[in-house]
Amino acid sequence: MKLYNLPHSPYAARVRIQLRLQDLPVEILPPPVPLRTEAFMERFPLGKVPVLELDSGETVAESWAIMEYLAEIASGDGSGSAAALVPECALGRAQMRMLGRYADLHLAVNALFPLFRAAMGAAGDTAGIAQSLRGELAKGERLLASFGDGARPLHLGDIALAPTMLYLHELSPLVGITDPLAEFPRLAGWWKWVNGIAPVQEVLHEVRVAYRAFIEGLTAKA
Ligand SMILES: N[C@@H](CCC(=O)N[C@@H](CS)C(=O)NCC(=O)O)C(=O)O
Repeated sequence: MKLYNLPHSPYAARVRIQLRLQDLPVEILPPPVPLRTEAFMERFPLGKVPVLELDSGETVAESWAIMEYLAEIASGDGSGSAAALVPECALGRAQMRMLGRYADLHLAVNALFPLFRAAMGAAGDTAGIAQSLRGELAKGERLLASFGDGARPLHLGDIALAPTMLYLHELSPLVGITDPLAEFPRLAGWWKWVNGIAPVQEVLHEVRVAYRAFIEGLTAKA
């Protein structure tokens, strides 16, 4: 199998974290045809990275769909390591999916994307973005509280959230927030926990380096 990847993509990073945790035999490659071209859209209908290409030639897009597919393969055919990233009980799986959807449908849409647009130079309401960021983090704090205080194994929801959280740390100084989790102890504890897991920490470091290089490239062109 092949994973078409962009080094700074938070969505591709999720899959790369999982590949390391589950020790899955997947080759990581740049997109085989240029993004945003007819050729890319024809080969990859949703037009985005990451894409997983199976040995049969079929493709799976959308990071969450890829992660669930890989988790099923890892548990089903013995090709990966035993690290189970999907809880066994239905409630645990629902919580995993809530965390993933929180990352994509709340934190990314309402906080990360406005911050990213600001980083790209778009004029924006700085105070409004900061307020929205705090509001979305408050949701995450309440969500973690609703899961209870017991220790639990890492799951796909954590892996989905981690790269988004990295980007918030990179970008929130743009709206005057240097430590976005300062007011949110549960999220701060979660962030410390995931960063203590070596494959998560390694991939997040790669993304940070790639993002900073990407921004420097943009600045150099301007
Ligand atoms: N919902 C998608 C989002 C993927 C996405 O937005 N990928 C970006 C890179 S971070 C991309 O392919 N951008 C290229 C483009 O839009 O042309 C997922 O979870 O995989």
